[in-house]
Amino acid sequence: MRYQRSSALFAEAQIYLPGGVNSPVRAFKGIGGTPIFIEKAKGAYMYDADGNDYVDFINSWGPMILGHAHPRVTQAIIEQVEKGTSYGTPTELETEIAKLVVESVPGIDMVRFVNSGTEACMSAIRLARGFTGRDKIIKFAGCYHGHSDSFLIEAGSGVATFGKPNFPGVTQGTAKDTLLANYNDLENVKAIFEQNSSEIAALILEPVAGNMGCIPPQEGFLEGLRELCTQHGALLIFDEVMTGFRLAMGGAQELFGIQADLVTFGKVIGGGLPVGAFAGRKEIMEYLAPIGPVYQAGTLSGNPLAMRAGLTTLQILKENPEYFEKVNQSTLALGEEINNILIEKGIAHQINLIGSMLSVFFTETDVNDFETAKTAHNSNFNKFYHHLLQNGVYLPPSSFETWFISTAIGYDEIERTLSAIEGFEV
Ligand code: HOZ
Repeated sequence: MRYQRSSALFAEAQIYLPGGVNSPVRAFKGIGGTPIFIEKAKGAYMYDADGNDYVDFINSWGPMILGHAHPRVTQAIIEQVEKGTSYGTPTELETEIAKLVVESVPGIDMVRFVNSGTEACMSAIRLARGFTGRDKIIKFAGCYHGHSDSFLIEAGSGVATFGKPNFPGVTQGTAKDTLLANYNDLENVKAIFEQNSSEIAALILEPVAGNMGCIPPQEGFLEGLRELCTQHGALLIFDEVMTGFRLAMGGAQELFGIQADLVTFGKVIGGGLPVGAFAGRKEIMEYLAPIGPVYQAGTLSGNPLAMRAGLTTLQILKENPEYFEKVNQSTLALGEEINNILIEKGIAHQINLIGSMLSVFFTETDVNDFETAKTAHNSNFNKFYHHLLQNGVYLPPSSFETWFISTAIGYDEIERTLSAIEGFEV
């Protein structure tokens, strides 16, 4: 049996871990079947506990833009391990990576490192509230900014996969300070600002949504949000956990030429180790303790091992700007070919892609927001998913997630993927 050992491992995991996993979407509940247990990964491939190999289009949900176990990143981690893995003191490494981030990302002067994208977004919101003296925030239906209380309202990612709009554990008090808007709908945001103008501390969004599947911003949307935030004295926060150091060295801000007030990072910035960060102009960032009144702290924040992995990854990207073009070209080729195959088969679908992010939605409708993303036929996605898995291609296990393409994916990997799709029937 192809997944015999994975099934046995999953059975045992469920005894000790709720749902057998440490992050819900990994449990395959949305798509059915048993999660695959991975033993190792190298370059474009992951290898499971049964000895099967997969072309990897999840890339750890985004971080592995250079593919798995890149030799330089691996070497940097080994060197750091030998020097100790955590000190709880300042290190030169933190300044070095902060300097590189500030040089790469438009309009930021300072960075605070944390351990995850969730922490980055949660802390950025606290900072925005402290800085503006206001309580409310605007978020978009289908956007996901991690699992902190303020954001678990109509959230994307696993929350959307399991179809739960709101969550036990989030108090009414917290929920009432989160105002919900529709992605790509500027008029809707305008109305919300007009009704709550002097109360809104910040508007947060993924400048390219990646947690309701991949949904790029429509023309004028980000510009309009920038204007509305400036007009109403609210901070614009770009959640670049997925797009940062992926769409360009300067992320979505560089790609679209829009300046946010605060930017959050995760994924690529840690090169496969747990790193998040938030960044902004000096006058905002100096509202943070120990200089300012807004408190935020962490024992493993700026952890030297994680900083080494992140710094090396960012250095490689900086030294090889053509890598962004390479992943974009692979993604475009893949998207075009998948489109051709599905058209030929007469299977209704939409392919959304930008840079090295891509999603296939099985729907007749253009997908521009959470409502249209939800029109996708899950049963078709689930069949598609399992067909590809059987044929050695690993996708994110939900149609509300984005495929991430790495520099390690080349002609052979695209060929394997396309020939698998050729054999797909609904
Ligand atoms: N919510 C994450 C992706 N958008 C899931 C991460 C994981 O399960 O590893």
